[in-house]
Amino acid sequence: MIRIFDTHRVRKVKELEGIWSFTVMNDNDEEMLDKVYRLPVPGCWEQHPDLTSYRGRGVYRKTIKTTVNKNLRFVFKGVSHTADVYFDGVPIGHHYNAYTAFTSIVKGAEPKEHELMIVVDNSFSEASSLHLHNDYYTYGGLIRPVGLEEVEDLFIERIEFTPVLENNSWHADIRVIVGNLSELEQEFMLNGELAGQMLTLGTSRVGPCAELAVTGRFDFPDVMVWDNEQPNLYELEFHLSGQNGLVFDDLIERVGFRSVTTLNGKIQVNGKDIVLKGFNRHEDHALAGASLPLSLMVQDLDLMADMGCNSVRTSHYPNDERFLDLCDERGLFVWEENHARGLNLDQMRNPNFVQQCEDVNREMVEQHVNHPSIIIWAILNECASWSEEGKVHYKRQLEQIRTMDSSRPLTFASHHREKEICFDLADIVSFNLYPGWYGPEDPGELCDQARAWADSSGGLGKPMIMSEFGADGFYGYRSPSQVKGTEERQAQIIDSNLEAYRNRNFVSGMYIWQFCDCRVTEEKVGPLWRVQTLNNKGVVDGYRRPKLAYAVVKKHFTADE
Ligand code: ADA
Repeated sequence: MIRIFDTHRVRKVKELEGIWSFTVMNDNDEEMLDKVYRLPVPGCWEQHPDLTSYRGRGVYRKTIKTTVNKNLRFVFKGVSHTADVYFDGVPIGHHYNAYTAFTSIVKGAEPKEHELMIVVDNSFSEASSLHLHNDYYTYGGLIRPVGLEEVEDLFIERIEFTPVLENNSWHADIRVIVGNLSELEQEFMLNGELAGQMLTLGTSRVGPCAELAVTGRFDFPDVMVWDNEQPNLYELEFHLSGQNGLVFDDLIERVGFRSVTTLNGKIQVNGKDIVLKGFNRHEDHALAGASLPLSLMVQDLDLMADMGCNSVRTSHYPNDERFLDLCDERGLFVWEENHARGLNLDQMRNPNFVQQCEDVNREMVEQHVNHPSIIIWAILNECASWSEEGKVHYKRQLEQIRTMDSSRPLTFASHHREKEICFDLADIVSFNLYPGWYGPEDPGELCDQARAWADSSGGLGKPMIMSEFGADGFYGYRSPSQVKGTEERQAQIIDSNLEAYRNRNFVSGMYIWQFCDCRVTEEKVGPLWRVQTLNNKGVVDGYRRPKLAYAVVKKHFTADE
């Protein structure tokens, strides 16, 4: 399953889920053909006992049998972390970053058996500025679903939907991007439907080998809003037809009517002040690595709902679209962020950093803009926002995202305290602080201090989120001593943090670090070196077994229900 709803009724699509052949590739581009693995896709190669810590390149292969002469469009929802795609030995695509999707197209494939081959690389080098040794793990493989579509020369690339509330009535700005694979200019008609209302975008012409965005604003006076209590969703579909009126392509999205604002130092959804209560969540599971199947995503969301969460932060990268689909359905508010964690100036000077950030920002917004659950975009978690050189990147990236989507507030999570100099660029100020764990500070006093830091450095009057706080708790380590590392101490630290933040009306959100224990890389990350090569700050462990802190979170997050 690529999405949790059907995205096409006309276009022929199928998921290439199943067992693919896999071989390891050495540094001389030689495949180790003496051992051919049979790996599940989607999946991480680390699930195989030979490959639990393999970092390098591998080759996935699958035979594709076609029966008609058609353009084939391969959709890769997540390849970790670099992909080179070949069709019958011909290169058809390259992509960097595990956490955003990409497509590769083969024009006019003959009806016969073909070989689809993907060389996947999860190694660390200067070529990779965002996937590196870190306090989370970069797995290897086709970690998210792969789809195969048959498209005509003209097809709908994507639909962008922006709800607009004006004069107390709902409208929507809609952009439909149509691609033309042929060498000829083409004419087409676009018609759509939403909430029983027909949407006409008329006739357009697109140049050879080009794409065209067709836009329109439509009024929807009678729709029901999306919010966390009533997450009303609508299917938005568009049909592509020729001059004869015959529909030959379509695309279906799922959207919601809601507005997000930041007025008077608070965050509003549909004009109503909200306080975000939730977790930072890595896409990581002891059984599945980064490749959680839908059932385990549902379990995570059920556990968060049981604890009374109304929000989740996708730390530290764009998430699997199926997870976002579930958040849309459940009315969970999402802070989604680009891919970056704790990059210092030297790492931000990597010659690939600017382009790789620009790419992941663009792909994140283009691919996820229609999810009503996403109410905040964020960038560059704990990077060098203390420095003028770092500020150039923060400014460029926030402007890039704001230009693509001005309907959502922007932020970034900072741990630089009084040294932070980028709060003037953001709509919301967010702090990663660990009172009680990394320092002896009192959570309430530190929170008040953080408000003062924000107010004196460009954050005055802006909503404030405590974006990370928590403590390590080793599952099963219990002791009346409550020494650091015990579940008791973790619960006590989280309890005191939540008590402080819930009682400050200038706090518009709190995200516990973190939902589940996650694997990290063995190498030291700054001063960090992790026992068990895990970040043990989860309120549940990697198998989702609850720690003592689970009941504490539930007490706080359900107190106001
Ligand atoms: C930082 C970082 C997290 C995690 C956390 C920790 O705030 O943003 O990814 O590393 O610290 O556990 O120390």
